[in-house]
Amino acid sequence: MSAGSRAPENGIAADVDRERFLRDGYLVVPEVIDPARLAEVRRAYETLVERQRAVWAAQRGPGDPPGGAWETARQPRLHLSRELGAQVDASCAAAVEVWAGDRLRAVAGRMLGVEDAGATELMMMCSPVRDRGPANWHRDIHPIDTAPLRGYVDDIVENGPAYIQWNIPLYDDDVLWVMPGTHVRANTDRENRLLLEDDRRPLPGAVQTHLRGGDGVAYITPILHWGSNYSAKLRRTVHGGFSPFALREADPFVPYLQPAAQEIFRGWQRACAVKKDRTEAALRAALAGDDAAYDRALAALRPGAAEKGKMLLTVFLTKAALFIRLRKRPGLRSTVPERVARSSDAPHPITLNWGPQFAERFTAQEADLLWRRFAPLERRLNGDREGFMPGFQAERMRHSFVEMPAGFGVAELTAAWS
Ligand SMILES: O=C(O)CCC(=O)C(=O)O
Ligand SMILES: [Fe+2]
Repeated sequence: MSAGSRAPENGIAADVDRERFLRDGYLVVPEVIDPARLAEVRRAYETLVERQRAVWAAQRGPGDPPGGAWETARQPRLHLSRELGAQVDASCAAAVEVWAGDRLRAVAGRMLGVEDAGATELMMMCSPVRDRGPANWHRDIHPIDTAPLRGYVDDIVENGPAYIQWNIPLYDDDVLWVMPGTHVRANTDRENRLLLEDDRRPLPGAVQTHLRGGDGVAYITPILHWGSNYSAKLRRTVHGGFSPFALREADPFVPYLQPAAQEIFRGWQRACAVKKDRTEAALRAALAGDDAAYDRALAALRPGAAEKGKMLLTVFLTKAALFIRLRKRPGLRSTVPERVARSSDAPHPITLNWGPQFAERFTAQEADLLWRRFAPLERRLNGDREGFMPGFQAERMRHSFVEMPAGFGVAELTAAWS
């Protein structure tokens, strides 16, 4: 095993049907939280809800109700990977420790087929104070700053998922619906027609999940899914994912965790540092115009990946090169769509965007050359006219939603480097 943490014994994940998970794109897994710890985990999250509510109340704007975002949000969310992480102490460490649970890690590792997957984006979804009704059906992807759907699909079919998302309710929860199989296909014409008519109602063939407190549902983005009813009924659902590209670094809560959980988070931090270095190595190989070194760097980033996996990484690296250039040349921000400029300000690790600080590894001159290396692929991804398809986290824009560039892969891109 490399820099990751030690994987738990696979026996505790033996009931997980990986074939079915890969076919349907989702799987309900009983008791991913140890039932003996559920009450403690609930108490820990309620402490954090109180602390977050105090922050929101203090941050409320002039026209806001006393509770601020807690009262105005359709789905109030705790982000333990962001500022709230600094408010975790020994009294609520169990909220973080669920992510280090042996069974959850073993199941996630088995689903991903890797040993160094870490937890990323530690969140909790809460019920709103008043009924908000259904959200809209969507896939958790936004192609303009990540990749077209086909890029993900081809990689999943070739290599399995590189990221799985979890909903782990602390109380019974049947809000989430999924459309089986859509993690490896585009919308049908019929789905597009129905979604354009009304994207807040059940789609034919879709499945409602029914989870008991402590169970989890794992799903493979870009699966089409739906938050069917954001009602005031108590909802406290842990939300986040596992990936070999998890972003874990200065987590302020680590010293408060139990020793075994501390060790696991430190292992994830080491694995993250390795992934960042490998990302830099790929970009430096591109800078050097060394296609063989570039290919080796891709293989190190995603061991076992063949053509499709390497192409998806190359699309992510194209976006990374663009973000790095925008950080080094802020004057260029006005030349790209707003969404792209914003994406250069925040990390999205599962698509190799390690955040604005990562750009500091490069000079402005390197950023310019890097962009010349990858711009030919970005031009093809942009295409020559605007597109739109319902069910993405995206408006109409000039970027491919589904298809990858025809007849242009890693070999074609790197051929122009020498
Ligand atoms: O509320 C849920 O279970 C789904 C949330 C979701 O799909 C999202 O925020 O992207
Ligand atoms: Fe979603």
